[in-house]
Amino acid sequence: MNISAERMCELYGTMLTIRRFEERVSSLFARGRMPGFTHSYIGMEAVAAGVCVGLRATDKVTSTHRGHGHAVAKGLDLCALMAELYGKRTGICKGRGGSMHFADVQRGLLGGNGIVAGGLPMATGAALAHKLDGRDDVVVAFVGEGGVNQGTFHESLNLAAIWTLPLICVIENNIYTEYCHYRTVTAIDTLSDRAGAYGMPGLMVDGQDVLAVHQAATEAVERARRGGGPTLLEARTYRFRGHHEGEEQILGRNIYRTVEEIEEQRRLRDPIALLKARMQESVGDDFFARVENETNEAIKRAVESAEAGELPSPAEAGDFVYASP
Ligand SMILES: Cc1ncc(C[n+]2csc(CCOP(=O)(O)OP(=O)(O)O)c2C)c(N)n1
Repeated sequence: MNISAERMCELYGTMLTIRRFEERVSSLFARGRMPGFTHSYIGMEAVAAGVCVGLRATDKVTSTHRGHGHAVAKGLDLCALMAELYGKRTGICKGRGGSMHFADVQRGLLGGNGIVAGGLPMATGAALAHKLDGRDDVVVAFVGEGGVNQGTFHESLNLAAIWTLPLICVIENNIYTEYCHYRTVTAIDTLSDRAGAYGMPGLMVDGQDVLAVHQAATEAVERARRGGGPTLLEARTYRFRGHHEGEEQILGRNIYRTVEEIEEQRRLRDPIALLKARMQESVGDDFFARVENETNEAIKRAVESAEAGELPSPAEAGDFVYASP
């Protein structure tokens, strides 16, 4: 597959937006500006960008607890995302969801999820709906490498395979689940090998190489649109920050991975730097400077509007609640 220069610029811009968004979130969270909890996507930008850039608004995505990158890459409004993190009424879920529950059905993001692998049954149902409606829209379900050991993973992939659903399950294997290496909880190394057990194509790609991710995802999406059924895609990636923001303050450093390892990954395997190096010959420095400026401006506007937004009043606590005990 030939990836056009225009598409590479789009992938670069999307990755940079995720990176700058997450950097601001880290610093604002550390300053106590945001309630709740946040899991950073820094280091993993090539996966969300490579998979989501090129999807239609009518294609659906289900996200995870580490979902800011998916929301940005699916084209959700940055001001509304930032306001959601502040718990403001102007947030994408009116301030009710927070970091782990970004959703925008119009844009095809069915939601983040605090329940590991909780998005997969929703994605499978959405893919069944697309098929029954006779539409060629697809569904992407992101899941972490820890999520592959949940029952929902098995049930969803089995159903997707027997019903030939337009589902692409993307395992974001960032090597470490919550405070441990994934091999301490999973008996096999290559998680996409499980595809054979479900009777679907499976593929592992370098998740720091956005072009490789984009190529593999595009092929899986095209197969699903043609009625060829689901694919299991494993993207080998790495998270540059802790499992959640504030991890170091709670656990200390060098507990389940070394500081040297993280530094080496940042130095050699930064997905944004890797794409920049490949584009440098064909794209001038002014492109990178312009994207940097535009991105920083967009993030600045998002923070300013989030700060200026109102908090919901306590009297509204019961609004948008559809079930009660
Ligand atoms: C069903 C369920 N079990 C346990 C947890 C607690 N928990 C939150 S994140 C996490 C680790 C998830 O690891 P992984 O799916 O690999 O995603 P990563 O954090 O590596 O991106 C765990 C165990 C949870 N949220 N949901």
